[in-house]
Amino acid sequence: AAKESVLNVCMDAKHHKTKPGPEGALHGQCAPWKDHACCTAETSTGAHQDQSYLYNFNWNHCGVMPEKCKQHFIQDTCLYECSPNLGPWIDQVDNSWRRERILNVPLCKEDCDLWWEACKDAVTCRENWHKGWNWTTGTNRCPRGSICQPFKYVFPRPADLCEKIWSNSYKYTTEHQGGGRCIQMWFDPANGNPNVAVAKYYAQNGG
Ligand code: FOL
Repeated sequence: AAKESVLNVCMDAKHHKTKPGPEGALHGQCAPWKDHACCTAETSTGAHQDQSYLYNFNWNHCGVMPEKCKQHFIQDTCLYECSPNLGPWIDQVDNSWRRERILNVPLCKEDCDLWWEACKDAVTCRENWHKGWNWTTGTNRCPRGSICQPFKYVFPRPADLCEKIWSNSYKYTTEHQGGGRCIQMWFDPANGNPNVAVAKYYAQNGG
């Protein structure tokens, strides 16, 4: 049982709890993590709001993001804020807003492909959403000289979206949901959290 220290941990970031634990109730799409979460109920509510206090991030920077696309960004926020199973991919960064990040989390093919499909006609002016915005109004706006384009041009393939949008938080894989080798953004908690076994596997075998 090598590297058990990376199992059941929360990253040291902006809103994460210091340790995972039960939350009783988590909001909406974050509910699958309620029995063992790195997010508080308040964070789970913020994950569902436009320009929430979490990062003041505006999904609608090039016009209103379609609802079906936004659902995937909410799910990404729930996984990022709530999952206690990302330990094998935690990396030290010590930047202005967090001390740790996730790097190259192997995302299941279905989670990435469906995210891209739902968002291909949504519009953005940036490939990397972590950097380079104009924050002078308190929320992110497109910087001068950038142009708003459909996701399918900014991110030609699903891997471009999943890998580039959050500075390589995710790695695109051809691994499938349920196979124990990739992290799922979407899962039915009735069958338990499939990411527990995935973290265990990579803790022992490496990424
Ligand atoms: N989801 C996933 N999967 N991984 C993540 O790392 C992640 N991060 C966020 C949300 N969901 C995520 C947080 N998003 C800024 C922009 C976006 C953001 C957090 C902060 C921001 O302030 N950007 C500044 C630069 C700040 C700095 O690096 O010092 C900018 O220039 O726009």
